[in-house]
Amino acid sequence: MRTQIVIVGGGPAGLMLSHLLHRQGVASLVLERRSRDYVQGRIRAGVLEQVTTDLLRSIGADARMEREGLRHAGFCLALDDENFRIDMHGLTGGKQVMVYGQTEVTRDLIDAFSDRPDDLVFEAEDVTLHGITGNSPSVSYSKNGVRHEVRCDYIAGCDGFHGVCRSSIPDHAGQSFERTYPFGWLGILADVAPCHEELIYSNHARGFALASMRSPTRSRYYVQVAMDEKLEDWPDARLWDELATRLGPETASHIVTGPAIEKSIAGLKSFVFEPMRYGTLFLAGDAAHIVPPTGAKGLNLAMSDVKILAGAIAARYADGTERELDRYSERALARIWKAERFSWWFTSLTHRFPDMAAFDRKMQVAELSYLRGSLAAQTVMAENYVGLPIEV
Ligand code: RFL
Ligand code: PHB
Repeated sequence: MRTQIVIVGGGPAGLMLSHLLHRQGVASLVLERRSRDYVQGRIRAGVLEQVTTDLLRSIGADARMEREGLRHAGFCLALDDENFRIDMHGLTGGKQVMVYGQTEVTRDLIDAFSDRPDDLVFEAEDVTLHGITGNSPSVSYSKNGVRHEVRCDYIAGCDGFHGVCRSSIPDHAGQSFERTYPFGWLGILADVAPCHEELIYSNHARGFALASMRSPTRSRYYVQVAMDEKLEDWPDARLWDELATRLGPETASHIVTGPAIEKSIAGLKSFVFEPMRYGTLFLAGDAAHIVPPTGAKGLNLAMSDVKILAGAIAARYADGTERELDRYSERALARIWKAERFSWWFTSLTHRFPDMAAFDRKMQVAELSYLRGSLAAQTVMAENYVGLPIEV
């Protein structure tokens, strides 16, 4: 079999890339290791920047998001027991974010394959890349015990942090930059009304907490936990109590508790692999970079990567040159590093670090108090939160 682009990974990056290419007349095949139910069931990000909502609109997969998504014009920061608001809309000349779960985005992107179902293969096992640096790359995989080989012009590595694509690149051909944070986020999803109409990021002496949501009847909360903590240590009642403490008494008075539909602990990491190209292989999304979730940049970066990549691939077929493909890594990385900086800064500002001295805590308090009083500082924060433009 032959196609123009083989896309490894059917997460948001791979699915969106296939749709963008299809719109520009470029054929692709998406190979996803997991089942459709598994991919649609994963609970992850919740906040969409305009780059992401615009892409969903451009491929016509926006109907449910427009109907069910929650438009947020601001968010709150809390220091111990006091909240203040960052007016994103007012400070950025009218920009907003959309609260709509990654689970829903993924479902909508998969549903949009209904008129070309053969372009998306679930349960593709043992995906292997061949001839990446040559003129005729190919990708092989097994499905229902049968081995297939797909020849192509280019391979898009959209297979997440633990995928096969980045590890197919020899060590000498790239460099990794990494920071692992000494804590994780314990998340809970529950069918209860949110405690506030906007998100609240709280820096509390006991550690970070976040009040988020998925809909007017579904809440998503997180607390910072040590990496050696186990889910069994956190029965629902303990988690609700801890949230009430860390979000402060005023917010706590509005928290509605209920049984967890999902509860999980995720580690926090900053990671970038560069360049994002090796021969005919192009990396996009979590396959090339990870941010800590503070600021909700992960999914949105995956989307801006594939927007740039789809344009570069389409240009290659339009004019026969690799001029745009040669610029892909540099263009994507320019935006990625700024989001890495923002996510690292926001994490550093709001979390309790195990080795933190009294001086470091004073610095956090001073910076939050500066933010509270300075429209200039709030503007910097707001323009990063709504998402920076793709520049170069
Ligand atoms: P994904 O979503 O990881 O999708 C990659 C897909 O590739 C498949 N795959 C393979 N397929 C074929 N062959 C192989 N060898 C393969 N290996 C892997 C996987 O099954 C998967 O379907 O990457 P993508 O598309 O780049 O999208 C990125 C976003 O998913 C990610 O940045 C965010 O979800 C990050 N993230 C969060 N971001 C936020 O902004 N806010 C959050 O609250 C938030 N929570 C999270 C997260 C990421 C998590 N992960 C990856 C552990 C919570 C978790 C648990
Ligand atoms: C979420 O709702 O899952 C969420 C929201 C904002 C973040 C991270 C996660 O910064």
